[in-house]
Amino acid sequence: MPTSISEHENLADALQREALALGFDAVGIMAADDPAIASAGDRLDQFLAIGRQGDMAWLEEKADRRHHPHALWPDARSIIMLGLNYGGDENPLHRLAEKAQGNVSVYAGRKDYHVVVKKRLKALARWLQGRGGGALKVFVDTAPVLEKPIAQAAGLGWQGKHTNLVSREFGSWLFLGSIFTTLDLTPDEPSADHCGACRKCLDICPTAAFPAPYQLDARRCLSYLSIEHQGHIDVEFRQPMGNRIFGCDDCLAVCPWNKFAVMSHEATMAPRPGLSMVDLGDLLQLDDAAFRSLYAGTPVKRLGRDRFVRNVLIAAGNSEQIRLLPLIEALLSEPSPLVRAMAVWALSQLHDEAGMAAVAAKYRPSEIDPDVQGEWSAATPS
Ligand code: B12
Repeated sequence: MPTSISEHENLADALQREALALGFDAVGIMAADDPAIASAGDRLDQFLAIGRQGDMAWLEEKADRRHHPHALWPDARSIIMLGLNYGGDENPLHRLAEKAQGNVSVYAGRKDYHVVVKKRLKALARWLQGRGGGALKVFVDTAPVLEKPIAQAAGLGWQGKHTNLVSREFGSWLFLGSIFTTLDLTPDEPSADHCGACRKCLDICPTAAFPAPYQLDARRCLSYLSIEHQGHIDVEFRQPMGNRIFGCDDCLAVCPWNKFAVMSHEATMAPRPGLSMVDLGDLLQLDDAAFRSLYAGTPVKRLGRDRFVRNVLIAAGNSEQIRLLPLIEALLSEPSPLVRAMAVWALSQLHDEAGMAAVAAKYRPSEIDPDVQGEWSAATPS
């Protein structure tokens, strides 16, 4: 039997209660034909047209479906957007001074949110199907969905100048996930922008990745460079990377709205001890098996050991820790050119001229990779 509008209105209220009971912290509903999403789709096209996605080819390949919820699923009538709070009591900006430690960004030093959010989305979807019927699909991040503008239209917060969703209750620390449904649910009011004249997130960015407020050039973003970028990290970004070995929190952490944020007390999303800040000496010695075991179940594992060690070597080069020299030198014999290239750069940051000349005499003659040869040339100009 078809469900009437008034029954659906009640359903929306019950759904909100159930979402909170399942461990979500924020919930809102958007009509799938909300006009705000069409303009977000146009901005996605502009972003892609000027190449700001870098080598995230998957953003481009699925752009048609990401453009609008109806392109992904024409039958969707409502989108339920959920937020999961991962805010803690620590200010991650304080970690940047600890140069001897590899600094993993706040979202990643814990259980993978894709797993946690998806499990809860599925539970909520089962509940909704039981109560309201209809067909539905659940998405978290991996599907081509413009999650942030949908979250804004559903009233969870607004897309701040750093481009992420900011919530009055949870600051910049919300993970997002969604349920698309064929049900007509009463939509929530969209959130208004409360960034005002503030530009702290734009000014703190170590690599000037914001060409304008509300716009990110991913190619300059340390999060992109350390997580998504496949190749060598350009020399321009290496010193600004500091000790950040996976992701970057600066623009989120400086947001004044975090002062009002409710902390997450949930054990499932608690940071795992010994993952966020780890001695660089230990990280430089990780082989593939040890890397996989240390970061099992976290987003870091997907990076793969070689790109992770590439990042660790950059942090080592910035560390002022002479004790790391033998560990870095050992990595000059690695099969991966990504690793060897950054080992050369890291040595050049820590050695004096004579030390660098000695190490070059030993390893440079046998180097055949053109990129690594280029690093040797830059590090030991003749
Ligand atoms: C691709 C991607 C990245 C890329 C690109 C980031 C980006 N800003 O697009 C990289 C690898 C850099 C990245 C980094 C991070 N990410 Co990310 N990422 C995504 C992903 C998969 C797609 C985002 C997307 O569509 N980008 C395409 C471009 C076009 O989008 P955009 O920058 O948001 O562009 C908008 C603005 O430019 C805006 N705009 C342009 N002009 C103007 C003008 C005005 C006035 C206004 C209002 C808006 C506006 O319109 C565009 C369309 O909405 C989403 C998941 C998802 N499916 O949405 C997660 C997601 C955005 N990431 C997330 C997280 C947590 C992060 C990091 C914090 C991780 C970290 N600590 O390192 C950083 C934050 C960096 C940052 N400042 O954005 C969360 C953010 C949660 C939240 N509260 O918003 C998401 C939603 C994943 C999730 N499910 O929770 N990410």
